[in-house]
Amino acid sequence: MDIDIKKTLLLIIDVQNDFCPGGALAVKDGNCVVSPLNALSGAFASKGGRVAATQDWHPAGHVSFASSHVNKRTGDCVDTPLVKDQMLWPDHCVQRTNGAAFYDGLDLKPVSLIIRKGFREDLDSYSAFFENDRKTATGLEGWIKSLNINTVIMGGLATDYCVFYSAMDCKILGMNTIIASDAVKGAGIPENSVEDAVTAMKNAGIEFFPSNEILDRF
Ligand code: VGL
Ligand code: ZN
Repeated sequence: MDIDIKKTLLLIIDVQNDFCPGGALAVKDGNCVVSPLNALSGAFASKGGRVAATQDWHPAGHVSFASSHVNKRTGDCVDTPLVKDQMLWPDHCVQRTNGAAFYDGLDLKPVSLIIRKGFREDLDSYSAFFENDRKTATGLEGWIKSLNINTVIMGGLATDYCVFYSAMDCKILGMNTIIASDAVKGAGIPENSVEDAVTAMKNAGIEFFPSNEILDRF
């Protein structure tokens, strides 16, 4: 793995308060991704690489909130007009709340693009590329391709949801896709979802390297 920094994007997925300890949809040790991501993004930007971040950004009453449905709990699934089998969550990452803000320690100086996703009341989005109807594009693919980027290194939250869908789409769109293995943490809902997601990503040809090994390559 040799990295041509000019053709590589570092993509930081959903490092927001609600996904960190104490947040509404806390991922165990979610805040531990911050230090490897800061090391990567600082090194990246100083060498002319691009860094983008995603932000889960839901209106109150969002279709992915269990509280928006009658008699539903976190982990239940519903069919909505736009999405079959939409998983339900606690209210989280409500637009302009502290829970939706990036985690305090995350260094945003190197970040030149922020993609907000899940901002339509009736449509959720896990992936940084396509919303959960699997058709509505976020525009990230066009941004990446217009910059001649062919490799995406990813980290953030959560391994089994937004990182998983982003990485799978990225690979399908033809990019070399690398996960910074110490810079992701999973939700684990349902049980085994992290292991299943990692297996599926590896089977799809997505590579996993620890951030110190990635840093050694550029
Ligand atoms: C996420 C569940 C709901 C994530 C976002 O960032 O992985 N998971 N919304
Ligand atoms: Zn969400």
